[in-house]
Amino acid sequence: MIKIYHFPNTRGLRAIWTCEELNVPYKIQIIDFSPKYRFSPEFLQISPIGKVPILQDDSITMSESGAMVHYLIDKYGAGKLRPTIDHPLYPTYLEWSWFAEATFTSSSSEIIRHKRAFPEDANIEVITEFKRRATFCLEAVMRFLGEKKWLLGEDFSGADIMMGIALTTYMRHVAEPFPPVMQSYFDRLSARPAFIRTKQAES
Ligand SMILES: N[C@@H](CCC(=O)N[C@@H](CS)C(=O)NCC(=O)O)C(=O)O
Repeated sequence: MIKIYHFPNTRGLRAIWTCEELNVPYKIQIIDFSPKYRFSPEFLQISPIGKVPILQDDSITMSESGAMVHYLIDKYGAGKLRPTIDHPLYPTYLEWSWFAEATFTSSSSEIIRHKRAFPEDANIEVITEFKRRATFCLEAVMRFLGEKKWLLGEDFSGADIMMGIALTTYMRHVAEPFPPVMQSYFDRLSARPAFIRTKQAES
């Protein structure tokens, strides 16, 4: 069975949510998130740089949440949650999936990384700069979303799973209220039964 090493409220939610959307059985292993454990020889054997999530599926081990989402969809989705490669929306699916982690979540995450690295004297200018970058990303998503229901229009996809967790990360670390367009997109995401099961599964 698929095993997901995870810590509550972190990017492992993407893999769990994908399994829930696809009804793929999985189990969660909650790890001790302390640096002491994450950088222990035991955990570094599982996770090359001491981070979560890690997904194991038979002999496969993966350590990038976006790659996990696409892998699960491609392997177990039977065509669900993604456009086919020759569909006009396929590049859009890839684009927003990657943007969600590489550009958006990484900006929000720099805030917590900075605070963790300098607990006594976090630099307010660094924090302000990464909040600005993350908010710039949020605005770009909002402009693209416009009146659409999901990023690809009528069809919910892996790109929305990627973006949903970018938004929860933004909420936690930037902590600015969403403008109405973003709030209604987030309300749609968080009302999905698979998302609700995901949040229950990690608690
Ligand atoms: N790009 C990676 C990022 C993984 C990552 O930064 N995970 C966080 C939790 S969400 C972590 O383990 N942080 C600990 C650290 O940065 O030392 C992914 O999408 O999985």
